[in-house]
Amino acid sequence: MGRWLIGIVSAGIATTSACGQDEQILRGTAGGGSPPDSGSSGGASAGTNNAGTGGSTAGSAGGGSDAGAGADGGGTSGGTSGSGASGGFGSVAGAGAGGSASDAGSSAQGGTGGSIAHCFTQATASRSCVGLSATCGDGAADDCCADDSVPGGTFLMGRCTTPGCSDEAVGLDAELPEHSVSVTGFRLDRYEVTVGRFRRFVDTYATPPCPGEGAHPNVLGSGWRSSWDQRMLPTPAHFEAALSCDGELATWTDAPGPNEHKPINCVTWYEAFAFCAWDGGRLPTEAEWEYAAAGGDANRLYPWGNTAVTQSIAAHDCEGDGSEGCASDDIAEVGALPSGVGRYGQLDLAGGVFEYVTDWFDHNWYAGVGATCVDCANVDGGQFKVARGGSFTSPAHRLRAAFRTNPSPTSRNVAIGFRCARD
Ligand SMILES: [Ca+2]
Ligand SMILES: [Ca+2]
Repeated sequence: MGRWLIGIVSAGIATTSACGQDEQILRGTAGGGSPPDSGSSGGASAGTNNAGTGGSTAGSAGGGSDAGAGADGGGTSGGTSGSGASGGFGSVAGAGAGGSASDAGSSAQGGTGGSIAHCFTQATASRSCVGLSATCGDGAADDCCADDSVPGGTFLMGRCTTPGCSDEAVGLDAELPEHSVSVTGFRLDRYEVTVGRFRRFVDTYATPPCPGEGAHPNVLGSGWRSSWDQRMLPTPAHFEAALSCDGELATWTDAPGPNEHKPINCVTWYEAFAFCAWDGGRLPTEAEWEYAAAGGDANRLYPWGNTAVTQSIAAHDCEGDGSEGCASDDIAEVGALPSGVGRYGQLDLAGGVFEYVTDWFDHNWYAGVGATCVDCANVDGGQFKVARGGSFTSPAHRLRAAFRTNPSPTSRNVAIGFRCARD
């Protein structure tokens, strides 16, 4: 693990990125913070993830009449308890002040989240665009919450074309071995989550998700954990302060403004996860993300194919505004570059902002537990998460579908945002 990080850093330094934000990600240190799930960060550790089907995480049924009551931050009422794919999660609702409860596998959790009395249950449909005009994408007339079906299948995940795999331009050893991966069909948001959508979440934010929410239906243990509650901020005002992580390049504004259709950045992995659960979805797994970006069995180098990156396909290297140096104009509105569309309809998979996925980062995942991957994800724990796709600050080769980077889950970085998957 440690050697990998050093390797990444050296690779990052060796490249000529136009500004520092991208390098900051590769060090994975922005935001620092102690790892919340210090469990197994090693390679082939207990992989619980090739779970069968249907295994919704938390206990279903459970009544849960208390679940979600008032916890929804004003959106839907408590009546949503037990609805939707994720089941009741009733056991959580009463956990109240304890907060730490039973969080299998996680390290010690104090009662620091004790002020949190409730949690929210997952929506059955997207909440973030309710009342939001359809003004996203090319032509500014598309539903910002549009999603596209990604048919299930098998593809070759990972890529490296040179011996040693030490050249970031063509592949790093963490992308090895290229191995066969299968995913069940799912839906993936067409766009990165925008400032406008995230504003809906912030404005109504009151509680973390209930344990088990936001889970992949086939990946055991992939839902929210109560130990993560303490990673969430307590009020909308706290969010507003935190979301301005880096001055001009932070897309958030406290009042609606010209950035509403830009991708939200400066969010932690926990906030991204919570948003997707709140919005009726979940984060995609790393395998799902790469499947969509590589066009499944087309095994594309980039979402649009194998042709080189240009600024008209994907904004990168801080030159999206036509000049060197990182500026807010380098961050395009979502969907502004339709020629970069992927095989299944998603925009900006490459470039824009890096996108958090479900998985913890494990250098050896592809050669270990992940080598036999059917709807798999590394949810066991670790120090770093995975983010994908490169960003507006990245050199072109980091936009490759197979490129992996490893931010801290607590980091706030202008180069990182996310999009949600749905089932
Ligand atoms: Ca620029
Ligand atoms: Ca992106």
